[in-house]
Amino acid sequence: MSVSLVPAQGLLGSLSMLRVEIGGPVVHLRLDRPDKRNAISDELVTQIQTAFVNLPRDARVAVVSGEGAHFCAGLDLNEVIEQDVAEGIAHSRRWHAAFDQIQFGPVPVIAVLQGAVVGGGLELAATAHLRVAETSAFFALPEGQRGIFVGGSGSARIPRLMGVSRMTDMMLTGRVFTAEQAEGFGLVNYVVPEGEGLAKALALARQVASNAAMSNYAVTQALPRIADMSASDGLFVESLMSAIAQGDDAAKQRVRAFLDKRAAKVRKS
Ligand code: 1HE
Repeated sequence: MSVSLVPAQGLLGSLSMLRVEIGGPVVHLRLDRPDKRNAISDELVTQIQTAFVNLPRDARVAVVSGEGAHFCAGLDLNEVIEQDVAEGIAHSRRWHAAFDQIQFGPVPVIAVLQGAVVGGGLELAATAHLRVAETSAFFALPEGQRGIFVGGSGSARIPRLMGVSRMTDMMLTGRVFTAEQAEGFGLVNYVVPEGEGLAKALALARQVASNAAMSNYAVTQALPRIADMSASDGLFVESLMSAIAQGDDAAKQRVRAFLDKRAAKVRKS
């Protein structure tokens, strides 16, 4: 069954740099500045935050992609030139607020990556819970070459996906990684042929949306937080979270269905 998407209405349909479509439980948000390679301006950051704060109540999963040949060229560099230090801090904090809303918002998020996934584009990709890369995707952090530093939460999120050492290499030397390399070290979850990223992400979205909402919530909200805790604190939170998930009716019904032989077994893919 494929997801058929229709343009969002109301606030979500009115955003000028973000095209939002909805298909049942799936919301697809597409960065829509292809002439600027989807570079993230102040306005686009605001629109990303607005969209994720205002997802429909019945949304169960979101897919984020970029229009054109590139996912995202990072920060709109036109906006760096005029900033003083205080403005720079405020600017970075706006990105943090918007990007936290993606990672710690109400639904799992899947990013579709092609072409440039660079600078703030990689920071944006790192907020997603799953990443699907087309073979054209390439990953870089040109901040080092531009005389700046990551400011969109990359220092906190990217090392957790690829390690401090790889990120250091990218920033000090301008090293660029391919989609296959990124898959090899766990930055991306799936690599697919050119033009097939969105279809793959929508297929994954359907699977994710069919899970019990509380399980998805535990995975997206508890798991990254537990990873930041001491093992002892993490195990305590794990016990609470697993008891909450198990206590939910959806869990009871799903476990009962398996025991009654009405649910699918786990199979090798
Ligand atoms: C931009 C930006 C941008 C393109 N800000 N305008 N990011 C970077 O350092 C990456 C800079 N961009 C590139 O290296 C290349 O543009 C790409 C590899 C992404 C794409 O190359 P290409 O040949 O397809 O496009 P292009 O001709 O370079 O760019 C097309 C237009 O987009 C052009 O504008 P035009 O008016 O001349 O048509 C470019 O100027 C414009 N453009 N990228 C502004 N980034 C929160 S901190 C995050 C810190 C960072 O993200 S730093 C990394 C910034």
